[in-house]
Amino acid sequence: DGTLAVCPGSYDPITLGHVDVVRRARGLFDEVVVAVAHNPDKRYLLDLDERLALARSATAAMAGVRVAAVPGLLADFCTRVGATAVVKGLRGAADFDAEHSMALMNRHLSGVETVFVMGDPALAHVASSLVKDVARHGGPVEDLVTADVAAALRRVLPAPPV
Ligand code: COD
Repeated sequence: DGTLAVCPGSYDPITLGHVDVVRRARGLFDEVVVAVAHNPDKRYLLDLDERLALARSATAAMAGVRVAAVPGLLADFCTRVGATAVVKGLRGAADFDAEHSMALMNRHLSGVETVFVMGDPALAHVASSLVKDVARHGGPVEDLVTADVAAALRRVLPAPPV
């Protein structure tokens, strides 16, 4: 039995920043599960099936990486899959503040540790929310997401008329 990292997120949609974190996690652990959260109270741009499919295509080239939905608490999912650790990416201090309490809560609930990796500084500005905002206004997202994600964004967010 090898080590297994869980990389959780909303992945609405998966970005090249996320892919970079998954690649770093895979460098440290034998297997990685990209865990796509689904919170019924949260409004996503893309539905769960689409977020799963785009996460699969974005990570398809990486051996030892699979994608799964997280139906409830991440801590319960980690126990169920036998996670060695949760791996999260940090872009800067604002990420740390939010992640610190989530890491402590997940450890409180299930004992799972969270390991942080520093994302590629060249991708520090890449967040799903900003990518959606750029796409919504017809800006280019090709350097921020995979071609499949760019196509999905163009489909659900048609560029505004100029
Ligand atoms: N560089 C480095 N890291 C990055 C980058 C980048 N460019 N972009 C994103 N990341 C990191 C983020 O910092 C984050 O760690 C991770 O990628 C995921 O990001 P998002 O935006 O897709 O996901 P979030 O922040 O909306 O995800 C929140 C979770 C889904 C992880 C959280 O809500 C959760 O665990 N939900 C399940 C229910 C649960 O257990 N709740 C209690 C949690 S304590």
